[in-house]
Amino acid sequence: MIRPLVFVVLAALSSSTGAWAHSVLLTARPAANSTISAVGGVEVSLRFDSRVDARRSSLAIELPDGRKLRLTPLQGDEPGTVKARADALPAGKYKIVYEVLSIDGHFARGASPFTVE
Ligand SMILES: [Cu+2]
Repeated sequence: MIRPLVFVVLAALSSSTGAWAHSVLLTARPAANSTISAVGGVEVSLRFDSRVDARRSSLAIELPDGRKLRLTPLQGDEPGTVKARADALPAGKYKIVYEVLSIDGHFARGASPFTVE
């Protein structure tokens, strides 16, 4: 019970304090695997464990048919946050696809799935 928790804490510490560790996604909005209503558009926000450069990052929403809707990434209020706004989306399964530039000069890439009802 305790062992896995200790491991997770150590892993988190080593990734956030390592001088050359690139950014790791902490939380996403829409939350990963969540189901949302997107009638009035979607506010996308990604929070990483270290500073990212929004101007040299890219954000997109992968549509149910696989095409990508490019978004304009803006710096969030916190240094590790990028945000963007998308227009209303019809029901279906989507992914936030990101490629963000970390302070160590590396790009962190990934995707976070969500569903629109
Ligand atoms: Cu790195």
